[in-house]
Amino acid sequence: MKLYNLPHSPYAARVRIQIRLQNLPVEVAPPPVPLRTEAFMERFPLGKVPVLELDGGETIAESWAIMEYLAEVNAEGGSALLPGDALVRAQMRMLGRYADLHLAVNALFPLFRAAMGTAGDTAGIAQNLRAELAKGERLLASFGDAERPLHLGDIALAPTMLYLHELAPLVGIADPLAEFPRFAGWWKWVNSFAPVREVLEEVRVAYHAFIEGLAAKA
Ligand SMILES: N[C@@H](CCC(=O)N[C@@H](CS)C(=O)NCC(=O)O)C(=O)O
Repeated sequence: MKLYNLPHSPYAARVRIQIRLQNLPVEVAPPPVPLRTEAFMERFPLGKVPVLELDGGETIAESWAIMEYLAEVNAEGGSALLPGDALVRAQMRMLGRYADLHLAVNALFPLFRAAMGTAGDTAGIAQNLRAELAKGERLLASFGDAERPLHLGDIALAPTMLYLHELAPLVGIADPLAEFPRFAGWWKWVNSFAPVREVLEEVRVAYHAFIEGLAAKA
């Protein structure tokens, strides 16, 4: 199997964390045809990275679909990231959807626009960021205090949180989790897993290279 990857992509990073955590037999490679071309769309209908290509040539897009697929087919290692308990599995999915439908849409994307210099209202962005993090703080509290193994929801959220740490200073927030102790505890916990920490560092370095590349072109 091959994972088509961009080094700075938070979505691809999720899958790379999973691959590394569980030593999955997946080769990580750049897209085989240029993004945003007819050829790419032809081969990968959703037009985005990451894409997992199976040995038979079938492709799976959308990071969450890829992660669930890998967890399901690698029953020995992968399934450890899919909780057996239905409630914990629902909580795992809530965390993933919180990352994509709340935190990314309402906080991260506006911060990206701020990084690109195309967002004006920094106070509004900071306010929305705090509101979205407060949601996460409450969501984590609703899961209770019992210790549990890492799952796909944590892996999905981690790269988003890395980006928030990188970008929040642009809107005057030095440490986005300073006001959210439960979230800060979760962040420390996910970073205690070496594959999570290492992939996040790779993303951080790749993001800065990407931004410097854009600045050099401008
Ligand atoms: N919902 C998708 C998002 C994927 C996505 O937005 N990928 C970006 C890279 S971070 C991409 O392919 N951008 C290229 C483009 O839009 O042309 C997922 O979870 O995989």
